[in-house]
Amino acid sequence: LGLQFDLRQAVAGGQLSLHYQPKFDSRRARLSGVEALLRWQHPLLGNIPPSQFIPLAERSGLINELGNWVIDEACRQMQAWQREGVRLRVAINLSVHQLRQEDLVSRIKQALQRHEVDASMLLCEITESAAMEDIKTTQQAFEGLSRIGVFLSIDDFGTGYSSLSYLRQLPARQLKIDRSFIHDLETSADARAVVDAVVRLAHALGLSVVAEGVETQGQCNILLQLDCDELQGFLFARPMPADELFAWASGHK
Ligand code: G
Ligand code: G
Ligand code: NA
Ligand code: MN
Repeated sequence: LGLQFDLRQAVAGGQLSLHYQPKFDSRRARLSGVEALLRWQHPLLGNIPPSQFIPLAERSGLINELGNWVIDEACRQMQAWQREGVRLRVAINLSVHQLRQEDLVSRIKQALQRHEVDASMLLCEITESAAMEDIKTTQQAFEGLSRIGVFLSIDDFGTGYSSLSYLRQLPARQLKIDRSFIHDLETSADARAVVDAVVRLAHALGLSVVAEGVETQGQCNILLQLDCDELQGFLFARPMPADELFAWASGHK
């Protein structure tokens, strides 16, 4: 309960920040965008991982407040980068609770406008299991977001239970293959078969494919062979603060 109280303070008190992890276009071997990942620096406990405080925020109803902060901060950062001449697509993670938020689409639209960012520069990631938890809500939110020009991505794909016919109806642009399959790529023929199948499925549906959690050159080579569109993982870069990213990117043009 104490931590829940602290989290309420954190939103207001400047203890939250976003770190950004680069994603690479496999074919052109260049930066294709970044994923924004929330960080909480607790004044006494130090860094608290999102795996701990996101579920807490979801249980306590703080997730929308937290999510709204992320939306605004990501747009503010895109505007700052634009002013330095860098156009970088930013992906944010949305919780299923946010999809139920009635004013989610208008909030995102307003944040984009306020920071003079084009909607196509923002990508929203929703995990497959969250997306399938409440299909009607997902469909409505995806259509609303897609209508204003925001791109949508299905995260952690392969761990939930998607109906393929349903997947076909969602206006998503991208599938992110779950880390667990990437982890086993070099040692498991099954994992390789799954990744191969997901890439083909996605391409047949007109979606691009991202592999997350790429840690080794061997995994990278297999993913290139399997025609995966984008790669993300510690092999290339860890999530980092915006100012570090800027310095890092100038060395990776
Ligand atoms: O950054 P890290 O690997 O610790 O993230 C752990 C989990 O927290 C991931 O599943 C990630 O999607 C989730 N996460 C990170 N930032 C956000 C956020 O801003 N909103 C939501 N809903 N989840 C996030
Ligand atoms: O899909 P999700 O939003 O949960 O993924 C984001 C999380 O994955 C972040 O917490 C990030 O730190 C973590 N992550 C990013 N790259 C790698 C990687 O190469 N290996 C592992 N194990 N985790 C990674
Ligand atoms: Na994600
Ligand atoms: Mn993921």
